[in-house]
Amino acid sequence: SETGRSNVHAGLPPDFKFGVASSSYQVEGATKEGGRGLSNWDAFCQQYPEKIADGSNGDPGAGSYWLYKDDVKHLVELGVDVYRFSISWSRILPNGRGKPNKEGIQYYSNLIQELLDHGIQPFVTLFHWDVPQKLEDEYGGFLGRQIVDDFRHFVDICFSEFGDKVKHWITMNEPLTFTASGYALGIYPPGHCTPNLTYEGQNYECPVGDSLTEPYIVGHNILLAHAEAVQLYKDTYKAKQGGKVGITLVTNWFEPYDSSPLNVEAQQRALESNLGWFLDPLKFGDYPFSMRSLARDRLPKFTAEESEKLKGSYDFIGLNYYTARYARNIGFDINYEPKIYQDDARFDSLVDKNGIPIGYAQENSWVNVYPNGLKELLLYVKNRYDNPEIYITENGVMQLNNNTNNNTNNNPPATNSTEISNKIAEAKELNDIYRAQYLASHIQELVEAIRSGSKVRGYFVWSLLDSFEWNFGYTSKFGFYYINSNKNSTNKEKPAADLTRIPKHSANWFKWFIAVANSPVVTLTNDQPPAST
Ligand code: PNW
Repeated sequence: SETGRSNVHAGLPPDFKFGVASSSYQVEGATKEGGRGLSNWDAFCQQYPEKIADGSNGDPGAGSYWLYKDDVKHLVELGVDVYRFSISWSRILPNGRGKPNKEGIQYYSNLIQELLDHGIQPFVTLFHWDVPQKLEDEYGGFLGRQIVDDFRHFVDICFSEFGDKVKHWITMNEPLTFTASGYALGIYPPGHCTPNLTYEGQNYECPVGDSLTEPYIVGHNILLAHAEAVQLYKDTYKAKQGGKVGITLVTNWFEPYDSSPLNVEAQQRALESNLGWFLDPLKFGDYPFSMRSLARDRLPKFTAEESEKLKGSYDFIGLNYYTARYARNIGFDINYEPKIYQDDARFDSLVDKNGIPIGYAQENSWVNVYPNGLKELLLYVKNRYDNPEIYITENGVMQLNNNTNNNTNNNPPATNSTEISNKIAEAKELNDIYRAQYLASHIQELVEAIRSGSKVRGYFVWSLLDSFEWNFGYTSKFGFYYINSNKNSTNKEKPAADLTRIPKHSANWFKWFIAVANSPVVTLTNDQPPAST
């Protein structure tokens, strides 16, 4: 007999949610349309094209500003329960503050309605790294404390406009990546790092910055802005809207380089300085002891009131997991001078041990496949943070494409041979067995973490579509759906045909997986007749 819809075939709880994720700047395109204001990423891509692998920018992204109905069609095709996307602050408030832009509000209302009409629940990220450039120019964006008030104003508009339909909010995406990349390495906007910085054998060029202090200031302001947003939701919206608010954090999993006590301690400092930096304040009201003692007065302090506001300021925690590293202790040296904030934690983050990588990776990829790290991370969070409700808000792997089919820069017309090699490249990208294996092995570890008591409520794959992959431009592709060329196309209401979404093998695999996981439970009993042939 049927006992209804269930995820038990995958070993998951019945109400477990499967989804995919995206972000505004990466997929929307239409950066100059619909009254949208300039963002930090628009400005950065224009000012430092050499910092983007293919010199590209968020136009056209995946054209989702125009093609959102098509996106929803593909979400339906996959059979997902939930879709995670982000709201562009610059679309809602072109100057970062003041009166909302009606067209921006309309776009997200349309998207949310389209999702609900198709039975898909929206998970909305309020900040996925795109800051209105006006606020950058005025006071340095997240370097300035004013960002807290401006962020509150922005999220207030989002809660009041969309909160009757959105029941899951994520305040911030990956403060760690935003902070380290923008203010320690300068590879994301605003492109700050200590001038002439060398780190892990690489040189970083920035006109201004201080890789030892700015990241801590920015991280601090992100936490305060998050706490303010959650407070506002609790005070003003929660009772009538009944939604939940969380934050999305990322960390690599770290294995100790070996079982020596110093390297086990290095592993703990690695996790504390990557995850604990943000999660400790949210749970305990302060930074980890290891960070306070090592960064000393470079780490800002919370007032008693701020600390209280931070404590417990989440209904769930979003975790993004991609990969793992070894953590190896850096011994004490009285003459040691840190050059970048990462040096404070006194460990080396290593891919290899005795010449063998921690997990397989494609050439030039930062994702070494280490599925067990997901389970380990979930159990670490369960134990250290009193078993919060969790969503895996991103997990996935890229396909690196150094092929010719994405060239813009006025290449000569394609000859037959480039046409053929482009066809071969396309076929390879569509046949992404590698991605399906990556996802299947990670979901298996997630199931085991749940069996061990972790309260994981859902799992989102990064990403729905091939899109603008930040400093990698369009050369690094995470999508379930292939887009022939995100470049070359113009940003018109009728987008160029090359933004057509083509399902990869992994899309079909995920669709199959969800269908099987959700198929009804059938109990066979003795008196049931044998199946007829
Ligand atoms: C995340 N790393 O970023 C972001 O949330 C997405 O916007 C992005 O597209 C996705 O992961 C894939 O990169 C990360 O180097 C960027 O460890 C870099 C790292 C981790 C996450």
